[in-house]
Amino acid sequence: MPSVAAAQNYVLRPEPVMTSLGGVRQELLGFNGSWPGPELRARQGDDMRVRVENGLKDGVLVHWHGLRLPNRMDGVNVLTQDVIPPDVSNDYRFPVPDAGTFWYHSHYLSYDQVSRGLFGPLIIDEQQPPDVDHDITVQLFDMLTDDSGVYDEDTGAEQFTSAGRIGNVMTAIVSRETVQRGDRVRLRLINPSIDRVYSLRINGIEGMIVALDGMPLEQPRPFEDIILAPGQRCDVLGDVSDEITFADDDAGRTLGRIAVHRQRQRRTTAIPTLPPNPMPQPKGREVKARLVIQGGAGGGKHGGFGTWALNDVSGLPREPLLNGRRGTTARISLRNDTGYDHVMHLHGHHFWELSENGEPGDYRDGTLVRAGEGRDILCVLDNPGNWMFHCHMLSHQADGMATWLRVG
Ligand SMILES: [Cu+2]
Repeated sequence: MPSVAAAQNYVLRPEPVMTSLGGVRQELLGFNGSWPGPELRARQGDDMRVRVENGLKDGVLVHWHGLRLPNRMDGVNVLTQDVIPPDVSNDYRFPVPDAGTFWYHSHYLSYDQVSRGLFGPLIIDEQQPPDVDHDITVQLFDMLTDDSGVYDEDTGAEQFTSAGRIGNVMTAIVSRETVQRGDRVRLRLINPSIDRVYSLRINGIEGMIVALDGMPLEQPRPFEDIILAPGQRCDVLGDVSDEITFADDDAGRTLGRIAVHRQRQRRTTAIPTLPPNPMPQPKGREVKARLVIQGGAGGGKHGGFGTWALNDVSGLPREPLLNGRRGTTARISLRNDTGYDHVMHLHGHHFWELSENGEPGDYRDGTLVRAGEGRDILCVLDNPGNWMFHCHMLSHQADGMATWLRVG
């Protein structure tokens, strides 16, 4: 029997936090004295109530990444609310319709505030979670430091106009240090890094991918490297065969590990499929839009304030990319005319990545479009409001790579 919806009450206080990163003790940003922020948890169908008390000297906003929530709770400057000034509180309240792996983060000056640590996991449990011994959160994070190993305050223009602010310190922030050989574990991988795309290699687990961006796959999928662009998530369910290590194949570095001790009898049951979340069904005539990604170093000049542009405008355009009646099925053709990769993240909705012949593929809230490539996505616009649609490489967003959709 499904449990009755309960209220989950949290207080999040963004504030400066002393922590050690890259072996150097330094002041960064966190929530409630924790770097990064604490894990928030609720059960599918619960009512989340989060009071954000701004303890920074700067403004802040908190966005609940991947959640299909009421628009006014989305935490986006200009489109949904004003910035929360220092020493002021803001109450966020929303039901959580989907079970899965989500995260929260600052959506104000986010290229700076997120890269200093204003993020944390947001985990929504299924009514009946799969049978595992440990549910482990793994956040893949990088940060740029100066010669003394502290956060590099110098943001050069070239970082905004190229692949972004790629960190020299890389780490996997893991919620559990040890497991037993033979344990069945669920790994919730999250990429809160502002600009880096990981080619993640996991050793020590025999398992399958069971969800992407919080949404269960219809069929669990085997994996080698897992590509995780900024903002994306991936759930892996598997059995521990050895010490678990997380390495980035592109950087050739090990980011973190989970030690093994003792041994237990391995389960004989197959890796289960997660129960589906409620999905909208595409219907009616498709409304089409085209989104050309332009700019960056050597990418020419376009309208608006920054280096990056979408359909010739840099920065939020006055009019939305799409103005859809509630329930409209939208097909957006993305074309990346730049020399860099981008990950387009849509607020308040998930969408299907379409194959070249138009078949629906993965159901996500962020899609990685490689340099010079394109992809169509299909989205049922079933959540009313003004929704941001932007590159989640936050240096790109800061330099103009954002648009929005209006759902009436
Ligand atoms: Cu980008």
